[in-house]
Amino acid sequence: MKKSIIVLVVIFICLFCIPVGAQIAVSVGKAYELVTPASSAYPDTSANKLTDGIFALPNTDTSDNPQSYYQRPEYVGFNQTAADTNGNFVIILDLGEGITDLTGFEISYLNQTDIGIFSPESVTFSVSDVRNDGYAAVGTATIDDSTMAGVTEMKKVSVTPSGVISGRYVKAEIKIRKNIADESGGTFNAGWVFLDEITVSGNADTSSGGISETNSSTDNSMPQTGDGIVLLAYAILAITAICIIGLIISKRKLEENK
Ligand SMILES: [Ca+2]
Repeated sequence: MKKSIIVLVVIFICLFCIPVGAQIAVSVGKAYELVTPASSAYPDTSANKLTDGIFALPNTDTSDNPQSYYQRPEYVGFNQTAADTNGNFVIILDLGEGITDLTGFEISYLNQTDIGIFSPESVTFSVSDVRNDGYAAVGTATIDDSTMAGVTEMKKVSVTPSGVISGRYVKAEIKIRKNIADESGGTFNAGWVFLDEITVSGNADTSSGGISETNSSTDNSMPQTGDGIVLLAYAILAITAICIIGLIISKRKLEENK
């Protein structure tokens, strides 16, 4: 009888701790198609670099050339010659099933100007229930990172939809930067875009309002799967589980000593 009560208590606590409203990266491990191909020099070798949940980390070996970030294996490189007629690199993610409540769309990229790798000019996301048709716009994030010589930074940019977004296929159109001003007063086009992850998040909470765009430096950590409330919930769960185990052990010891 008491065991049944304990099981019920644990189930109740687990249900209580389900992170309602927490964002989950629903794109991790999902397949995608590079509609415009990656460079053979910086390839997507296992065809999963952009949804493996792994971000490039800065070089930690001080003997490494700090300019070699672009050589990190997490990156997939897209050369300007592969962009479509609109100047976009196009990638279509297949989430595997129709998912409601898609709440965030993000790319992670490298801006390493001395190598000819520049931040994209913008990224546009759209979603559909079918692979080849019916894409509905989610939003566009315009990127305004530095194009000055000597810049090396790993960044993310995201689009947050204004309401409930659902779909199975997510199209990312990443526009390569053109007409960059040079020091002599002329302009040139970016040679490359380097990406290490595309993240689509799902969430039970769709109350956010208005399309918003963020463009900020990143600590290159794993995608956020929760927040402080979620951590607190799991802490409560862990403490409660330890207490229950302790009670069971104490009970058994008492029974053994009888
Ligand atoms: Ca990755």
